[in-house]
Amino acid sequence: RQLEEDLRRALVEDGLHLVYQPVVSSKTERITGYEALLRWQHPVRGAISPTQFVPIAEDSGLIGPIGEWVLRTACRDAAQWADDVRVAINVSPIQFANPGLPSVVMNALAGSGLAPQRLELEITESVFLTDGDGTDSMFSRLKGLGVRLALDDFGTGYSSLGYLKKAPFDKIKIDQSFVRGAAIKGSRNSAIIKAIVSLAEALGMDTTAEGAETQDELALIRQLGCSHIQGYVYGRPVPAQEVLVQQHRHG
Ligand code: G
Ligand code: G
Ligand code: MN
Ligand code: NA
Repeated sequence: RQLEEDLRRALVEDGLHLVYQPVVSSKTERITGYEALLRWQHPVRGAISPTQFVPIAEDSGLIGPIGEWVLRTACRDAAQWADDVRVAINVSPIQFANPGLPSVVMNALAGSGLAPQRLELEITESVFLTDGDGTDSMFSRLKGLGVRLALDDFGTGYSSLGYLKKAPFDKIKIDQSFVRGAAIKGSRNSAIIKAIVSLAEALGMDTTAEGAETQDELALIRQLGCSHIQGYVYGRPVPAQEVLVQQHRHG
């Protein structure tokens, strides 16, 4: 209750900010985009994790305005990067169930001037647990705007292959739990990653391996054919100003 009040205040008083983690091409090792990750610096309690406050936002209805702020801020930041660099944002299933989402996305694109194909929306498979019709039409409305869609945390939830048949994803993000330790001998993870990659390739989808921390994991993931890599081995999430510095250095 108190935390919900504090969160409401953080939204209007600049208490929220975004950090950006690089996503790197496996082939070229160049940065192809950044994932926007929400942070809350609480005036008394310090940093609070999104795993703690996003559920509060979802239960209180605050996820609507917070999600809108994330979209606007991320599009505005990304509009200053090289024009082949994308931004990915996480969309809560609650936002996804709101028929107003496409117009929020459209306004964020229009307000920032960001090209739609530079915005990637990350969706988890829990969106499929609610009614089918609304979900199908939301996917086609979002695709109709020209944005990219990514299936986040793949392999952790229900992972029904029917979702891949039904929904127009451009990318599958392989969950960190498969990537971490994949390089350890005897691990089953590399077989699973390999299977996901071949499935994605057959469907014309990219793959991002998430959470690679070591050089061994990196080498294995590249060998298994993931098209993209995101993990501490390439970079931790950094503030928008730091992204601008990176963009000037490499751009
Ligand atoms: O960045 P970190 O690993 O702390 O993120 C923890 C969780 O919070 C991840 O599952 C991530 O998807 C989620 N998360 C981070 N930023 C956002 C956001 O802007 N919106 C939503 N809905 N979830 C987010
Ligand atoms: O659920 P989602 O994939 O959106 O969550 C992304 C989260 O994973 C981010 O909060 C980010 O901080 C975290 N993350 C990204 N790369 C790594 C990594 O290499 N190691 C660890 N431990 N966490 C990571
Ligand atoms: Mn994500
Ligand atoms: Na993920």
